[in-house]
Amino acid sequence: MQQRLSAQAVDQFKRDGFLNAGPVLSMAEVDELSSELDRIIARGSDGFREDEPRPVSYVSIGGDTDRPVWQIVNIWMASPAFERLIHHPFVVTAIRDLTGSQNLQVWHDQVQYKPAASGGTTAWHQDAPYWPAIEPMTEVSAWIPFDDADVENGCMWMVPGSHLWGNQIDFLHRQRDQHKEGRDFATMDEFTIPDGGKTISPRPVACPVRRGEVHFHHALTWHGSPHNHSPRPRRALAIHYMTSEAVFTGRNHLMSKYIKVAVGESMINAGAEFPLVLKEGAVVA
Ligand SMILES: O=C(O)CCC(=O)C(=O)O
Repeated sequence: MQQRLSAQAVDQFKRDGFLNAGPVLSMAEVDELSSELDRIIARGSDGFREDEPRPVSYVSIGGDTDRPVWQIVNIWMASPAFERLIHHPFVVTAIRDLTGSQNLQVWHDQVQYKPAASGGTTAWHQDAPYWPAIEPMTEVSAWIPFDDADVENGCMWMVPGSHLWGNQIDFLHRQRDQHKEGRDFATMDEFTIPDGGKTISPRPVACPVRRGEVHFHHALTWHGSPHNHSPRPRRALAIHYMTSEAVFTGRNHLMSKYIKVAVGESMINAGAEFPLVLKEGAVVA
């Protein structure tokens, strides 16, 4: 397994806003996490007692019950194997190198499960506009699949360089209805780059990721993923990391009720639900 991102990989991330950094888990680790994930998926959204460790939420997004995308937030709170994963030394060190931040915390994690044959669409979006509770928009996420994710089973698509164009969530919402199938994700409406930039036809690229690899994306990178028509499931975990710049804005989010600092204060003391994974440059085990 690799120890650290190369300088070339960091440059690629800074240019594109995303990066496949290759394998970080052994097949034994992937198998352990996959069976943990299946155990928790099988419990269902109502399958946890109040007095046992449980994720923060377990819902299907998109409103199309025939085409679910199951999202489980903070599986790390319900599973020691996933708690170890959010502290993974390569992943945390890579986020340090990609953000330049010497202190990092988990904002939250999120399982993204598209069942075989029926998994639905994740519409084009940027992450940061969906996280109004924290500022500034400097988060970086690690995305780790437990099945090979490819165009057939609904891998993510991303637009290179889009993390440099600010908050464009309104433009992305206007793209929603046209994008359900894999091939539809290859094109978008024309877009004018802010601050006097030119008008372009954005060119999304498919981002296949094999099980056990890690893929990183910036919180302003445009991304989405189509239906899963394949006979294979597409299970993955996104871990969203905050940099030490993050402060609480007081605005609403699923995680806001757990935040124990006042509006305007650093998230560093926000509470146990936001674990510190890097302190003064060193990985926190
Ligand atoms: O797993 C997916 O298809 C979408 C994940 C996503 O939007 C994210 O990790 O920010």
